[in-house]
Amino acid sequence: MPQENQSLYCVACNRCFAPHVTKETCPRCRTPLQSVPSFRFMDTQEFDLTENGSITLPEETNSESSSTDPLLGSTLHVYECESLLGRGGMGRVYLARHLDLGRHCAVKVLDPQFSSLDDDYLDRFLHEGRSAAALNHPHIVTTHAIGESDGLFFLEMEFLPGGSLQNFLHSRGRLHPLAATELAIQIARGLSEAHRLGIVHRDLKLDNVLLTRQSIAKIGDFGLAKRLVNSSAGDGAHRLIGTPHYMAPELFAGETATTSSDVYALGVCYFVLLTGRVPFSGQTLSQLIDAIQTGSLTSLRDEFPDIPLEFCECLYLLMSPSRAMRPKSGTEALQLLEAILGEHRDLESLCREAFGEEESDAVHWKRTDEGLLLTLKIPGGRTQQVSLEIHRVAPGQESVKIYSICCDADMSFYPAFPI
Ligand code: 3AM
Repeated sequence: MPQENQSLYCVACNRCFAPHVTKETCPRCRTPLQSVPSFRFMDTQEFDLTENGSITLPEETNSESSSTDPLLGSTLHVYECESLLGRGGMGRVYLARHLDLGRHCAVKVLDPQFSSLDDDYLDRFLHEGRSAAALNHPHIVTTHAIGESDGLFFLEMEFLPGGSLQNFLHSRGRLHPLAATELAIQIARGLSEAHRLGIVHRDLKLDNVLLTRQSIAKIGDFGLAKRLVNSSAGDGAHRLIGTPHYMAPELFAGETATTSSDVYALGVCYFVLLTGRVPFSGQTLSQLIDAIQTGSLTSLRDEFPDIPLEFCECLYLLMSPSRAMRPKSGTEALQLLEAILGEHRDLESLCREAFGEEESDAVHWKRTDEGLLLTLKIPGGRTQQVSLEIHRVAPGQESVKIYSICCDADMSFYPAFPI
């Protein structure tokens, strides 16, 4: 049981868990947890790998308690910080209201201790702003502004109310193969755009994919991203960067991150969406690295017979241990994923195509265990609910049942037919 000012840290997920988590192993991947001072933002960072697979943590500093947050309820620059969305690798993210524009946004504030301690944090933070600002795409979180106020560096971005894809998956469990593939395609679209502009993300994972209210996926957190021209600078052979579960095998051998190591991470995202678990695990970091470097993926269809063969084959290509076998970029990965989706269409993507990507007043839909429930506004201030349910009729064959349950008839509904 950790002390009050301690958190439990999973070296493989690169993630801290609150002190009230009493488990000795990571709830996500079962790697034994380490006790670390709770103020450290351990989400994703560089770490030195020692021979026994433990990590060297940065020097300890004083810190405010996580329960007192002076920014909550107060104004920073033009942002009224309403609530804390979470803590990331470099600072806290707030749901804020832009006072001039009167709209909500998400504001990431660099922890001042990091900027004063280490220039690298400030550089990385500013770098994130610049990398993200270069990207304007429907599947990449839009960065609106970056700046400094009262000694605090901030980055304003669009607010994604659906939270992270990791949290979504955690609450729902593994997805239907079509829904998983549709999401992987959306991530690949965002990745393809970053790669087209010569940007390698280097930390693609489900925690860094955020969802709109309509569950459209957008890649965020370009804090570790690098322009390809600089990609060989400063990555020492034993200085790893990223989140081990999602890292391509060659990175553990000291190779530089490339667009194809991003593709491997996309493959891990796809694997987790399809199965609800990470592909490789280990009791220690070195066991995990060993599993990633030498292990092979077991036949997924033995465990999950509902995953079509071509989906598994695509996944194996994305996660190929050999760089040469893997799609070279997000664009190639996207083409592969789109090809395997082929004629299969996800109900939700059909709805988006029919009703538009953005939220509309006229139609809302939500997922149910069987499919989707649509709520439509119809004239006269009434609403109608339509259920779309997928039913397996035979192996490999599904049918969609569409029905609506009406309310009791009232003569006022039929003004054109007076009796
Ligand atoms: O700690 P969790 O995973 O719950 O999802 C992000 C993460 O939440 C959330 O802030 C936390 C630290 O990164 N977050 C980051 N950017 C966001 C945004 N633009 C965001 N939530 C909504 N909109």
